[in-house]
Amino acid sequence: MAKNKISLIGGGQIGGNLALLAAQKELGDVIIFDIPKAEGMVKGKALDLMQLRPHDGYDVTITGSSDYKDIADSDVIIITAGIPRKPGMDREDLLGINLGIMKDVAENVKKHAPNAFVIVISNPLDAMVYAFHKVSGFAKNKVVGMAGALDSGRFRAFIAMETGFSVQDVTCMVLGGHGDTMVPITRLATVGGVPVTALISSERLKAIEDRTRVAGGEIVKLFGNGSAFYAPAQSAIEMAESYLRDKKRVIPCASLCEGEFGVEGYFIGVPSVIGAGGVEKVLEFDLTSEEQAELNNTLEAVEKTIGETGL
Ligand code: A3D
Repeated sequence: MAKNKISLIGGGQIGGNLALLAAQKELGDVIIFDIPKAEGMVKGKALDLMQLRPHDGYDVTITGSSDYKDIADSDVIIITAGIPRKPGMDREDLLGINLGIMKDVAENVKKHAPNAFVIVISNPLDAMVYAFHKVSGFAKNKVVGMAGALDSGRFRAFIAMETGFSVQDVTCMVLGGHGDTMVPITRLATVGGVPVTALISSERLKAIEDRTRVAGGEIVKLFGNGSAFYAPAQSAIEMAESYLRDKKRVIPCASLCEGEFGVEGYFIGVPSVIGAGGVEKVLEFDLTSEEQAELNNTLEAVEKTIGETGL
């Protein structure tokens, strides 16, 4: 059976970790693509990962490249091309530079890998996934943004840290845009099926929600230069794996909404079923009026950023 092919557009901090995780899970052969200036860096990373294989025993090939021809016929494309935040920057501050990069990437992915399932990670996420979709003309089920998976993972991690219980048993979702207006649905969060509201005081839960909203910024401040990369990479790999192995996992992702949750024509974080058909379905459920108001608020922020793209 032919191996799947996964191409990573952008081989920086997240790109390198995506390559490692994709290889370790034997999701398929991996191409790490970057601009010519970074060709040595991605070729070096690929070679280093090839030499890690004897210790871990995974039989896939990892190749570095700055030639778009090498991504031909990829099954999955994961895009991190662009620049990350520095302390004091909003994700929106990246728009000017990353939009130009995303347009170039979308044209090339359309040309060389027109059947791929595309996961966008570059920020500002909700605008970048919108731009990719607009420029590439890909079907809506083949384009998705990684953000809700990470934001929900952060929320889960903080609840596990607060209770001391296994992170494996914490379920919850964070919806909306990937910014400070994201919407943690705390009402539905559980630890092993027990509502978190029965385990954690409302004051502490509020503090955990607030920390989740700015969790990316907390890491940016600590690094001083660049943003989180381990958890973002793992979150995207979870999505790629669900597609390639038709797992039909339900993951909060930036999917194109056409009426779901009252959102029309925007990519926004909603519970999405990912299987062999790509984003196969958005799972709708009743929000409380307060949650809906928060979602509308996040949508306003997303609409504003997308307005600035001129697309
Ligand atoms: P970094 O380590 O700088 O890697 C980005 C890579 O993109 C670099 O190697 C660049 O050379 C490369 N690049 C630049 N222009 C192009 C181009 N035209 N074509 C191909 N490659 C190009 O950054 P990173 O890996 O830490 O972060 C990548 C992006 O992900 C940034 O925009 C971050 O803001 C974003 N990010 C998003 C999340 C989400 O949850 C959505 C989380 C963390 C980071």
